[in-house]
Amino acid sequence: MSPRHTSIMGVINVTPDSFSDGGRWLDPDVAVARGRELAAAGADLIDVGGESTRPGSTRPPEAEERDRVLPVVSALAQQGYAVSVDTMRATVAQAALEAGAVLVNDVSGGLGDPEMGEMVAQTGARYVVMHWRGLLSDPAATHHYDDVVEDVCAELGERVEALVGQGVREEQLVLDPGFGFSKDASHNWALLAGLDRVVALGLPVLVGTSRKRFLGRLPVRPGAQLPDEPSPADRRDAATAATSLLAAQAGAWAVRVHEVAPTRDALAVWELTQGAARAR
Ligand code: PMM
Repeated sequence: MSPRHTSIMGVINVTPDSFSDGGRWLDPDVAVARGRELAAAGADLIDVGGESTRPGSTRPPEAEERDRVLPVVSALAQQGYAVSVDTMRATVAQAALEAGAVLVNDVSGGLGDPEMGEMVAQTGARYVVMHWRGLLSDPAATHHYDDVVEDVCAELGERVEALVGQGVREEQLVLDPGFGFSKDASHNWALLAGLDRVVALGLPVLVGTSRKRFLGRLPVRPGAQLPDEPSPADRRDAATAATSLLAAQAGAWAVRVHEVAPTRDALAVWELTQGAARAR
């Protein structure tokens, strides 16, 4: 891990249908090369996923998910990279841990598979608990929050309690407020503004805003109307770097991004400025 306070997690979706990079890394050799590229650009951790959570996507059978992620996880781990596996299935997570992954990233926070908590407890693996109401409800449902930051904190707290009840140690856990998952743009902006309250829960916090839809609709000048059409996903990396910097300033443990360089540079600018401020 780098001495920087906030780590960078680089994303590889080994899927045909992820919203931002679907289909690009389906070939394991291409995916492994991409992992090396992300690490060379400054990623501390490479997150390998085999299932898209894009609304309307159908879940791959378990065997297919394994076949997508395991060769990539195992090759990158053997080459000495720190790898996480993005999965909601305990069996896939366990196989990835056996293949050398160091962290399980579960967007369902353990709700997607009743076996997950016990597996995490038994293996002692690091485990990302993400907030998402959608998996068990209608994916098109609009979600109501009285106060999105407070509600997300409370619901994450309930997940932590349930996992600890299954034998998981708190030191294993990382929290993620789940940007874009059961949340619209206004919820996402409010969460970004209130990230310090998620950090105040006392566990490490992972923030994944990368290329998400709310970053595709930004005003061209202050106060201007938001464009009707969102920009393409691969034009959202500057906004991703900005949100990642805000996340780092709020005390995030790590940020999850598709393109490492812009975020790395944004964090470096902050770090060097802080260094200069200390030296004054
Ligand atoms: N977002 C996506 C997938 N996995 N994992 C965590 N922990 N946090 C996120 O915000 C998150 C995630 C969706 O984006 P992608 O399909 O482009 O990876």
